[in-house]
Amino acid sequence: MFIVFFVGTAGSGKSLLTASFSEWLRIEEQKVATLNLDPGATRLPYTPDVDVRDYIRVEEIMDKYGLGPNGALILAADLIADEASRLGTELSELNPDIVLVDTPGQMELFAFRASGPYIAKELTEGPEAIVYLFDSVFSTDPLNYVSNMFLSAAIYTRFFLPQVHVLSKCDLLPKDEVDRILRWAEDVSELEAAIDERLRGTRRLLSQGLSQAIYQLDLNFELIQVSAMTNEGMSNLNASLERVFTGGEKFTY
Ligand SMILES: Nc1nc2c(ncn2[C@@H]2O[C@H](COP(=O)(O)OP(=O)(O)O)[C@@H](O)[C@H]2O)c(=O)[nH]1
Ligand SMILES: [Mg+2]
Repeated sequence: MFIVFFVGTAGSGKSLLTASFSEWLRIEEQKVATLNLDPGATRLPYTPDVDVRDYIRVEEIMDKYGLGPNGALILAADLIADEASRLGTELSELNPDIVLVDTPGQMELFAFRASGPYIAKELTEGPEAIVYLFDSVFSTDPLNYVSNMFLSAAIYTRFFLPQVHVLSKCDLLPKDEVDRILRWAEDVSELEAAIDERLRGTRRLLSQGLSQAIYQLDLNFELIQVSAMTNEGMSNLNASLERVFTGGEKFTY
């Protein structure tokens, strides 16, 4: 059982990609299960096979502890840790080849609290990977792209799991805009030039420092353009995950 966590900023497309990619995998005759880890989700574009909301309800926490919605979400994220092994058991009973995990809308609830890496560890002893979503519309600005890179780096230092980068919602951009972003992922000098142009040369050292940090830290994972609306890029995403899970990448378990 392979587990894939979809992680990204709020609205980057985690839930819809979980929906579309799971459908795509089913058509490819893979045994796939979906796990919703967002206790605050009110409406999901798929029906999760395993759902944290069966164990934790944000409204109940608000009532029980006298919390507002934000406080309740934070407490809920922590309480998920206690349910991790039960969720893991539910998943293994389904016996899927691959599990797609939709993580909480607000990324920090999963990534930057103690519970996230704990849950990842408790769910399975098998291989896991993270798909980190770059919202393509947000990423058209090279400085936004770089800040997303650093967020992804922060995720990496929290989980130490192999990571795949996805440029989500690419149907919303014209092809040349998508290609421009993909070139930044391939070629550090392209990224540096774009940042330079954006900062109009006033902060040349900053632009060099930012882009070089990404490459020196070896965080420049492959970037795959995907649309959960048109299903573009699904086979590339699948191929990339297969490479990760068959050990073709530099990561070992
Ligand atoms: N056009 C387009 N919209 C998308 C795509 N993926 C997600 N969205 C929309 O972006 C919004 C946020 O998506 P959602 O999956 O809920 O993001 P999450 O907060 O990361 O789970 C929703 O309105 C989706 O319909 C995509 O590939 N293309
Ligand atoms: Mg969501």
